[in-house]
Amino acid sequence: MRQDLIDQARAVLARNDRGHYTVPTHGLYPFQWNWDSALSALGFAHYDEARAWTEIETLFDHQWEDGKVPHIIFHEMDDGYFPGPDVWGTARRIPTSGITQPPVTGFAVRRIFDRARDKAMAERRARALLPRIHAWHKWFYRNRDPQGTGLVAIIHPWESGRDNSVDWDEAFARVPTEGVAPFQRRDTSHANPAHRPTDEQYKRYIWLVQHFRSLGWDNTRLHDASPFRMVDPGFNAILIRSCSDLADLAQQLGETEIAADSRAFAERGIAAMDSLWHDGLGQYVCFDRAAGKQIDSPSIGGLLAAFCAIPHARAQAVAARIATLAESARFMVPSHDPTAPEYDGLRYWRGPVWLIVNYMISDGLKEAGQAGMAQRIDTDSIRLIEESGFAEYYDPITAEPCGGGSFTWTAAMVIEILN
Ligand code: 9WN
Repeated sequence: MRQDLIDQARAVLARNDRGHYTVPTHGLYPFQWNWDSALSALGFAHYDEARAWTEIETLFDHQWEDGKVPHIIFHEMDDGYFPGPDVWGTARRIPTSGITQPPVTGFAVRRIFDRARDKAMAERRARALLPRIHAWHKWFYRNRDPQGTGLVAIIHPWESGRDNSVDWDEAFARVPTEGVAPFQRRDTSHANPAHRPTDEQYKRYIWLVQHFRSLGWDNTRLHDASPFRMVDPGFNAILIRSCSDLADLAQQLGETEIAADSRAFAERGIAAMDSLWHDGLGQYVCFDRAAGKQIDSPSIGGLLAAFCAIPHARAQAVAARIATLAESARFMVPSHDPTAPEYDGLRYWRGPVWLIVNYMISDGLKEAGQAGMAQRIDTDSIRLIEESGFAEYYDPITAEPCGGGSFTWTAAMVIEILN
């Protein structure tokens, strides 16, 4: 059974492999996405290490001069996705989007390096990636934390990777829709519209893109100019974990300056994370930097915080919080609390389970000594695949498969969990 699932997962990866990068799924997402690639490389690494390194190298070949790694690389034109390169208008030779995504590459590279069977190749390729990943991390703290708080803000919901989370509702309502050029969505012709964001949300996504484009994608200006500036505990945990993993990797490779810088980023970040703890909810929550207030939203972003080295008592509380969620759902971990009024078990990031987030929470809980809950999450992830195949996401109560099918990072996570 186990080998059978791994074989099926490998077939999904093969189907979405475009040679030097993978698409998240055929049709719905026909380009390379940033955090999808980093997490998918973990799957490849189990049976083709060279291919895993290539996935990440391709992504970094499109890093901007200022250090940012964009969230989409439009390698080959395909009008099956909106918004395409003309909307982003970033004027790159090979077009990219203008925003970024959760920086999980530092974590992935260290893990692939540590497990490598071909040590010489791993050392050569990791050494070349090291300064580029570090440049991206520096870009974050320089451009997305201009006041030096230790935590970075996202300026577009797409940057979080949790596009229509309830976390953004209040702040997103402040984003205007006037002046948005008429457009036709393409996602709803590939996936069930009831599983996707609303048209109102799409107008606001596009307003922000147009706004940033009108500022020439100048990252020194975008943070302060954005009406949407959100400090997401999940996003920050990923960045902190990547900084700390990069520090360890740099140390091993004798790159002491990168190691020291990265360690300092991680330590400052961990200390600042505690400002996002919400006693009443028993989990971390977002901070709306534009409005200067905490957002009382019980979403998975506050549980993903466990991916970085939060204090053990906090990790224990996160595990307890997930145990409470398990009273109202069959599969862990729902992206929003099923007892909250905004919960929607089918709609994208407003309730469904995502295997990549499960994997990161479980990994963090294992590191923090919460093996029992980590095991429960891994078991649920595999049960979902057995019941419903390699979907993009799943209803946490019925296991209904949602969004796109034959999904790359879902398959990669199965290979990770079962190995
Ligand atoms: C926008 C590719 C991406 C993921 C995101 C997920 C979804 C895109 C979209 O798909 O977002 O980036 O068009 O809906 O929310 O996490 O990286 O799989």
